[in-house]
Amino acid sequence: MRIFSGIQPTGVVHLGNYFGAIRQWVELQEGNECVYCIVDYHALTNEDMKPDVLREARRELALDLIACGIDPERTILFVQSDVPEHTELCWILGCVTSYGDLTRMTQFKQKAAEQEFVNGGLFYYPVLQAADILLYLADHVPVGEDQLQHLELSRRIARRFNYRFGELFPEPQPILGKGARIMSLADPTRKMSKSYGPEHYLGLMEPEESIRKKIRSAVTDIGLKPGQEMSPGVANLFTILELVAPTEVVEGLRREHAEGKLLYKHLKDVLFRHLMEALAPVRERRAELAARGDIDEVLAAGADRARVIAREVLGEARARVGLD
Ligand code: AQP
Repeated sequence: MRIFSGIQPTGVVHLGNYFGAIRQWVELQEGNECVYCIVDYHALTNEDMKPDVLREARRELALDLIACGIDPERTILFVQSDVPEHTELCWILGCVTSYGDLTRMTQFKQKAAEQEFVNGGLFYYPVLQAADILLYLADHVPVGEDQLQHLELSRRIARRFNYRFGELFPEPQPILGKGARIMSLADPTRKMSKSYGPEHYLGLMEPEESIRKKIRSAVTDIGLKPGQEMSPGVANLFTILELVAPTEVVEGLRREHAEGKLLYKHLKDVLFRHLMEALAPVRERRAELAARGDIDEVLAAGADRARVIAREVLGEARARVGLD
């Protein structure tokens, strides 16, 4: 399989990114051809993004990914803007994308509703995402649940292009992991996300004390809806626990919950302990990598390999639509 996925360099990798996407990225390196992209063009849609921050965030994110287990020797790891073919294909694909489909993207609607100035990039974001994936003829995309609608749009775009200009792009299928939907600890009705502020995410490299505090103050007491056995906050803590603790620990706590004996402080303490244990190797590797001085070269080599595929596919797309 050819796997493609991307992540924005916005300064923080949080548990949602890690369990929703990156852990699968690492596993999928076994036996597949993987292309992983630091999507800095996408990060420009963020109104608060400062040039210096973006420049540095790309390197930092590359080191985070390597610390998580991405192997740039085996896998193509690169920065999106080093391969400008992405933006050219984006334009071509935009011309086979339905405006109506773009207006229905819930992520755009949510973000637009929360901002005073809504830039056009935010609206066009899913077309660029389709270009990112289709440029590598990827058939599978490991993502969190929040990206399913965008991926469905990528398939529609591929279908429409193929219908008009002849079969070129595979229709990319999602790969959803167990952590596909991690919610905010401060508001478990919303996804864990950077956009809502620091209390809404747990950073992979965040100081231990800060992680402890955020878990301790995680919201657990939002009322139950009819038919719900667990409040969204407690369910979210269990979701994360399942990703880091042995089954017998999780089952034991689930039993206590069912019997009405579970103390949430205990659940939080157990979660904190297992989470820190699970993250320890990544955090240690990241600390070692901080001194690595060759990250620009590593990313440049990744871009060279990406460009070989990108040029060929873009060339074919240009020819199909009549640009060459
Ligand atoms: N809460 C989440 N649960 C599971 N998966 C998640 N992902 C993001 N949040 C969650 C997955 O992480 C990958 C990288 O996504 P991204 O670069 O788009 O990250 P993001 O969406 O920018 O993360 P934020 O914090 O939510 O950023 P904002 O607030 O800017 O939108 C994707 O596969 C995504 O599904």
